[in-house]
Amino acid sequence: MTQTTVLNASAEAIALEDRYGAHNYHPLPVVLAKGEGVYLYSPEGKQYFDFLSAYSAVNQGHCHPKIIHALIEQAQTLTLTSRAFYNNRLGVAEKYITEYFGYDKVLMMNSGAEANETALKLARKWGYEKKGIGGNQAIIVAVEGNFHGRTLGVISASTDPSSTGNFGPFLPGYEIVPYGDLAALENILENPNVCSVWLEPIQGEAGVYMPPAGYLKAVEQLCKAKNVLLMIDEVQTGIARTGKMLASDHEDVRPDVLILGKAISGGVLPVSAVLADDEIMLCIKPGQHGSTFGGNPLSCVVAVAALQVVKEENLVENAEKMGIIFRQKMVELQAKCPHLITLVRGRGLLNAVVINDTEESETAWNICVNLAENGLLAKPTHGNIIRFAPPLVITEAQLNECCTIIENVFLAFEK
Ligand code: IF1
Repeated sequence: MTQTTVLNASAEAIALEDRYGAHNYHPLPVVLAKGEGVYLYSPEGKQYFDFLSAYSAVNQGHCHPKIIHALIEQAQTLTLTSRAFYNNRLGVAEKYITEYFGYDKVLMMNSGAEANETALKLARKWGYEKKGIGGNQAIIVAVEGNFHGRTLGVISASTDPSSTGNFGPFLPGYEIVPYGDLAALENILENPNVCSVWLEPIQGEAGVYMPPAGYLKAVEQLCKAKNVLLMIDEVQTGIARTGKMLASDHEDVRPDVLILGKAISGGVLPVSAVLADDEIMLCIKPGQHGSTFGGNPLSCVVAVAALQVVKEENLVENAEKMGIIFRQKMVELQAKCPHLITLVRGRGLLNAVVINDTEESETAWNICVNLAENGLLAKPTHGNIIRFAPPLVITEAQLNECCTIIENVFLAFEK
């Protein structure tokens, strides 16, 4: 490579994506070429702290040596068999994952959206075959502001126009209630055709939006009383992100159907999973659901390694501890930026700072561009909310350095 191509590597990467890729994203003008732990690097070698963690997929840090080692070894041995045959890694991973989370069975898929689709299909099947709902009558209750992925089945329950606009017609069989509203939920559960309630324990895409304390526990009790499955999407909140293994653990809630993705592979390759007990999971019989890549030996080995890292490196405890420090610093910053910051919220290392501006304003975007220039990567959501979610391996010294960067940028915008 000549000197010019090296110097222009970032500009060229942006131009290529713009010219040849679909325009389904609007990235910050930052190009990344390398990652290690909490750090990301541009092609020119600029170092950044990663405060997005690939939307919470990289909880274990970028290119974690143990996970990458498992990946390389297995990649040189066997990557894909399809599920037409058994493989010597799937059962081992299934045993590990079910014991890890405490369920009878797991069904492995690839993306988070696929895991949610799996859960939706499972809930309907259970509704007909166990609850006795009449043919094609099953109803799944979702909540306002939900985000579970981009497939048609999933967006059919979305209340966000940017997810649904001109993608209809949509799947029937959903009822939507306000998130956090128990009375509305109780009311809808009077309908005997409801097979399931489906929600995130903290709404990520909605802006790290937390339900009122006690909501999840009350939802669990309502579901039990009405013989309705509680399906919790922990794709973004799960696997130590919020300072517990699952965000549901904050209220001692055990979903009937647990949906996992993202960090189950440490961000190394797409792995997702649905967990449930036999009574539910065995409703799906051979030939009724699956995926070419779901449960492939490479994913299995990577998922086991990624989950081991979470325990070996005490990421639950670190997320809880660093989260408390981070929010404390952000609350202090809020006092110094009374015009700019309206709210700081979050759990563990899934946090958001709400900017005092409309969703259409460019303030949050400009702050993020400025943070990037100063070596920290974060992304706005809904225009005026900035999400801060570093890898869970971040140390206190690194976190303090990051808080100083954030503070300086915010103070400059406060003026
Ligand atoms: C995008 C946000 C995060 C999820 C929950 C399922 C999925 C996701 C709770 C689907 C995915 C993503 C996907 C990403 C943006 C993103 C996101 F900005 F929308 F809110 F994480 F913060 N359930 N979340 O959060 O998983 O199929 O993508 O593997 O670009 O759409 P997937």
